[in-house]
Amino acid sequence: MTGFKDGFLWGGAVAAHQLEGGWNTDGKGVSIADVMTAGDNETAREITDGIIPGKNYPNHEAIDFYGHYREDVKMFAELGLKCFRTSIAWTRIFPNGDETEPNEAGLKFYDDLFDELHKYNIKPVITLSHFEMPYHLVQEYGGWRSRKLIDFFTKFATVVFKRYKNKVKYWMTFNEINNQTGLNEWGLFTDSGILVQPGEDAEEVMYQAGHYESVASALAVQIGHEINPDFQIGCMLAMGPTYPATPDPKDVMKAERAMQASYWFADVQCKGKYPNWLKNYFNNKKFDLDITLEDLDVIKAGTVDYIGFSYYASHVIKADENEPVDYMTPMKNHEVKNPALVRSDWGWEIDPIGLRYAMNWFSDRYDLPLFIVENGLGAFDKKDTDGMIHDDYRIDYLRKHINQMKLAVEYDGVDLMGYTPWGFIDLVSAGTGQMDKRYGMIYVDKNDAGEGTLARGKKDSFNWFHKVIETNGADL
Ligand code: P53
Repeated sequence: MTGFKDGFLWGGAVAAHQLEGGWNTDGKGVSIADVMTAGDNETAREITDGIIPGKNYPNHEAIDFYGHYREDVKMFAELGLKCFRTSIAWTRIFPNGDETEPNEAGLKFYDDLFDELHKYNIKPVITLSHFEMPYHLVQEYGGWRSRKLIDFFTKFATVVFKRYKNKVKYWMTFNEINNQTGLNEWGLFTDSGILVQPGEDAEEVMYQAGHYESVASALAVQIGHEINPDFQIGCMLAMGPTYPATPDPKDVMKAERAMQASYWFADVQCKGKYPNWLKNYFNNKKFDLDITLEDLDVIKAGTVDYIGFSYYASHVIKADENEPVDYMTPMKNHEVKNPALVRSDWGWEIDPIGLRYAMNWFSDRYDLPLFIVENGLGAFDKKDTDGMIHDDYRIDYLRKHINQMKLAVEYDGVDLMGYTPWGFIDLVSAGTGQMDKRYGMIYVDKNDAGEGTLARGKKDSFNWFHKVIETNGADL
């Protein structure tokens, strides 16, 4: 017996653009993921002005789940998954984002995929927008800096809520909506289709986009509940707790503000209101933001049913000698290394206890059910002499995190709905565009150069996770 409830949603997580491929098949439009090149550990992905011939766009083919989904879902069933988290590629449904009628071929693909999952009693868990908005909305409207995006998004949400109202119960609105608070190029583009223009204040643009997304998310929650009152609709936050570098109160206050600056989205989506510090910050900065009283009513009425979140790593922050009283964002450049932790090959600090900490933090603050919808280790996998991948390092990572998750449930009383490790089938990395940064329990034969047969195979972690699910987390 474990503290995990009956019907605990053990599963696996992916996102449409990172595995489907078929980027221009059956009427699909160009998404923002389709104009991002491959990078690596040192080189950032390039965001190109449209698709430039000769460049390497790893999401165009990805692992061709579009062509392999039947055999893949069969393998997911063999793994024992109770649920499968993916996203609906907005560009399959509305190729440009501003059409009046949806693309039937795109809708049909997800009908077929959901039917295939239900054949094996695997519940779909669906993110509406996971780093793949229509590129046309970037070119024509400047992405989420335009209020018009609220209408385009809610139209997309309404169409898929209606179409799949009997096939999907669990939904999330925007994936890692708080990544953009770091104000880097990648986060602003993937979250919001924002390319900061000369003379613009990135922070002001981010808060405007984040506000429109908050309104769109709250509207989607209300529309979804009208279409099917049984829907469970969550937010989705990137959770990486920020710790103070030392017990110096300056560092402690700085870490607190770093948390506030990232998780104000949770305040808005879970409590239905802006935190006071942020309202004051907007005023003090004299930002010219379009936030209406009607918007605030919408936000109040559209709070989420649960908190979906990703968890990979934690962070540490150090205050400046003379910290400004308003603790400006971004603060990521004040990060220091945590001497207590080891890092992955990509420099992510591995911190299982941080997961328990994060679960307590969310639970105390918002008193909502939690759903860990991403967790995992990106690593280089090597085939052994027997041709197999013995990924004990991945098992070790997952085991330690599940152990902490168990403590949070059994000792701390956290209400946890499920756990879906990220990229349980190898796919294209969102951050770097690599194939060789692997999270999978299922190996996919394709490398960074795009070579490989796309054949699927089981790693050791496959059999291990199967056992974890079968024993509801008792046998780790
Ligand atoms: P990759 C950064 C920090 C936390 C989560 O990331 C992140 C990122 C992106 O680098 O993204 C989430 O592929 C995201 C997934 C992504 C996964 O984490 O860069 O929701 O789409 O693939 C892992 O190693």
